[in-house]
Amino acid sequence: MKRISFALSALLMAAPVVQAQTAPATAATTAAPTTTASTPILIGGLVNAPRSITLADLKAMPSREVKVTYTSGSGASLKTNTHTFKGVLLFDLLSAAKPRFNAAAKNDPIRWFVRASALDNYVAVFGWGELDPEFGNKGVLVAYEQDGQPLPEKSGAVQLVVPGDGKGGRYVSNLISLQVFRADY
Ligand SMILES: Nc1nc2c(c(=O)[nH]1)N[C@H]1C(S)=C(S)[C@@H](COP(=O)(O)O)O[C@H]1N2
Ligand SMILES: [Mo]
Repeated sequence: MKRISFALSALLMAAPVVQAQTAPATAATTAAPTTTASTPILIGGLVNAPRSITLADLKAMPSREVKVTYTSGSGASLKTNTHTFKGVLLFDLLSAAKPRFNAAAKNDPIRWFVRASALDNYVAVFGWGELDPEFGNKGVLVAYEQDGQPLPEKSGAVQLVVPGDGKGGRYVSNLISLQVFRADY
């Protein structure tokens, strides 16, 4: 008997301690993390002037407003959203970081793209040609206001707004980085 209880306690001591992970019955569902006014947004990639900006830096730049309509969800939960957003042109923000375009290559900028990423690792890309006023001139905004208010909490401090996109998939919210690259393949 003594031998058995000794073996048993040795086994128990070797076992990893597992703590109860059950949430209290009253706890609300946990909201996903969001960015705030002080969250840095990194602008980098193949650029000569990489930078880290915050909401205050964006607000100090020339802004524009755009009214857009896009859908979110699908099937029975398909929703049409119409809002007016205020922000800075993505093209202006990226141009200020000075992508290393090759003046010797024909139409070099249209080989480039930007990778926008979010706090939740969500990613969308845009071709430089979509953004460039001399090509697609899409007017993609790095936005910080929706209908005259700061963005809704779930969107974080800054999000992309993509006029012309029917689906909201590239409206990247909780934006944390913009990286510019050349498609060298
Ligand atoms: N960071 C982040 N942004 C995101 C998403 C996401 O999962 N993470 N979902 C996208 C999708 S699929 C849609 S339809 C829109 C929804 O935007 P809404 O806030 O208007 O519902 O956000 C887009 N932006
Ligand atoms: Mo979506």
